[in-house]
Amino acid sequence: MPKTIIVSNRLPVRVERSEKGTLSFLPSEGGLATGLGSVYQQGDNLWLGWTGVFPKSDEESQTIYKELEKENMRPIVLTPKDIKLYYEGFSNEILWPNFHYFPQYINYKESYWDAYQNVNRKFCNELEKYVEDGDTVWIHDYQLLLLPQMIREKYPELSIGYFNHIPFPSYEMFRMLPWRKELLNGLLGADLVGFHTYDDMRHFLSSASRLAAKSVKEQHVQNGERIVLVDSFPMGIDYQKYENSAAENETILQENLFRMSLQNKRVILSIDRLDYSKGIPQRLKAFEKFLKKHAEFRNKVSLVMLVVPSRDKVEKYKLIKEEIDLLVGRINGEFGMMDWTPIHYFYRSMPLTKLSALYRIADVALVTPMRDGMNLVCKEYIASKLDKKGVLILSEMAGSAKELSDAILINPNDVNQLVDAMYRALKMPEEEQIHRNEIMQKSLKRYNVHHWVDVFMSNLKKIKTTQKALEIKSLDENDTQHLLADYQKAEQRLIFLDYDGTLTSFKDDPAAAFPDEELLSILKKLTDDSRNHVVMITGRGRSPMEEWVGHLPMSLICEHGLWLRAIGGEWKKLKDVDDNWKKEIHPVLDSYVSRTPGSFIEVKDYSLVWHFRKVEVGLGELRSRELTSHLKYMARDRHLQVLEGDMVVEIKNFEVNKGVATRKWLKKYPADFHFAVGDDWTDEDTFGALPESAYTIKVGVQSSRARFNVESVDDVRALLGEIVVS
Ligand code: GDG
Repeated sequence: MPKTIIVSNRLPVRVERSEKGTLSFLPSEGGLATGLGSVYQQGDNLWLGWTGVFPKSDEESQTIYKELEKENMRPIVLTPKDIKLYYEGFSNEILWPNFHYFPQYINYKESYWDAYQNVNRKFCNELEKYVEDGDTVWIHDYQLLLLPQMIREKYPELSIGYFNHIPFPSYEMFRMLPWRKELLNGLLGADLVGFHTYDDMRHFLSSASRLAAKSVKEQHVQNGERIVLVDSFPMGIDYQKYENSAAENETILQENLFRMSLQNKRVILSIDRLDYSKGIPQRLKAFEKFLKKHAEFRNKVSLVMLVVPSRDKVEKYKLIKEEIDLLVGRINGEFGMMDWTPIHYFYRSMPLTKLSALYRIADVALVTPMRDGMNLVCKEYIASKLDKKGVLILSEMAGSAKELSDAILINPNDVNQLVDAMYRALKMPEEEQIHRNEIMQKSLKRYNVHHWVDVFMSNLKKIKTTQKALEIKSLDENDTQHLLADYQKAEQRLIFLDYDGTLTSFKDDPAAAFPDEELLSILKKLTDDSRNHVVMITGRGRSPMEEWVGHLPMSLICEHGLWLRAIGGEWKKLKDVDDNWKKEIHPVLDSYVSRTPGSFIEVKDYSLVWHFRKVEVGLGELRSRELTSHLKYMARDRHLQVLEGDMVVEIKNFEVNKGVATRKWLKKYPADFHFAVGDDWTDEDTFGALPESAYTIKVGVQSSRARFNVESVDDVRALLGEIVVS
């Protein structure tokens, strides 16, 4: 029975060692643990990760193993050095600041990178102990970016999902990392890569295309023979848990105690883990400014601030803690009164009952990170508001802002906006608060953490089915042997060869792609055999082809099938086509050339081509999409067809295509062996026109009507080389 294995840096358990040295095991309260509970606690499913403790003996390791085994968990053993270099080092001093747009905090160290690779390898080795063909593996977060590809190499058929809980930075930020390509290739071992937001996903796709040179179409990345789906899955909370907890008697009791201590002052709430990405000092400064600007709120409102200790061994975190301590001291010192403390500051974590009581008591929640993958605190606050009263002030830089547009959204760098938002929140009429919260509660209830798990898992299944449908059949040794045997047996062979991207690689200047010695020698040998009828079938105009290969005894089909020249014959036109449209279309292409440095127009007898190979990356693609839709609109009632080729957009007469020309040749020259090779979608017409038994070969790893795929021009030449010596 296939199983699902969750893998994350930490297991959903808190293992604590008492002073006497005995271990206790407490379930984790995190949202991820709850959401994935429905997965890992079932049947043979598992969760693999680190426990957070270093076993002191083999005996202790065994106790941990046995204890966790009962809960479907499997521990991975890491050393203090692993944690220092891979977790605190590479993950939290390199990836975390880069992904949260704090490049000035990055501490580039080769030893961190070495450890990161080693620990990802350790995870892979451990995973191998449990995984079997047919299983599904769901890997979580930035500590394990290399694991998808590592496990893929061992199990090519595995279903692998990856989810990134923190933001994925823009290409400009990500490209600063010296190991950017390795990290991208690591991730692309997955079948499904998930992010919280559309922007994260867009950033990842841009990096995959520009840094790892992968072909990206909409949400799909072509990684070798496999298609990887990239999508956004905004993570929800366990809504019921927070709604129920807010209704419990114990919570209400706690709320009353808090209210008494706060002397019924109004409350602004702030809850975060200690981190520079959370914008805590900026929030404090804004509160200070608020008290200065709106003196009427002094002694009326308190900021209750819970900061949960975290990563206190990392230098930057120590510094941020000191900054917060100083600011709180300064503000309380300046504004505090005998009967009013402006800021109640707690540097610790609290049990759920107290947390829920704080959510209940807060008139305003101030969630203002400088950058946050999602942020669950704001969602929990809304879910805890049983009477629907309360105002959420939320940073635009948190992933959750995309869903919670009924909060007061602010830019956390704009201190004045933050001050105004606090004022507006404290003055907001109750009906408006209820109206806004009702909308947000409805959405959070529906898009809860269980929904998140279901949608991710069903998309992982879906991409596996899509991959099967688009499966590519690489031409392997066995296929080549069959091809050669059929070739040798045949008495008459018809061989169609596309030129650019098939026999030669693309060049910046199309005129520079002339055939080299090697190619000419292959073509000569191929055409020397009297049983071969070779047809060069290309989108190029007549003159370069005539100049380059015109001396060889082969047929030439140019301009996608418009111009035909049989062996030893004269040039003939497939049919009389009108080229008056060029007068109208040429100025349109001109306007794109003048707006796009590096692009140029190629004029053929019956087509026009706009080339953008030398245009700045990204701009060329953008303009080509714009031009294509512009031309498609113009093509509609003019019998024209727009083709998007490799860094070109071409417009030509509709009636002419390689398929029509191929069929003409098939009729005229009967053969018992058919072969065609080509790289772009104009060649699909050639493949489609040939009998099923033909050896049709697509250059590139996209799906095609061809029977086989090869990766590159070199592969085509190697194959033709084998054919001519066979
Ligand atoms: C990552 C991303 C993304 C906090 N203090 C206490 C306490 N908490 C709980 C909250 C909430 C959780 O911790 C914090 O959730 P966040 O979403 O803010 O952040 P992380 O989980 O650290 O980090 C983040 C998330 O992954 C999910 O993908 O949203 O952007 O950085 O649930 O309630 N819980 C208790 N006592 C506390 O004192 N019991």
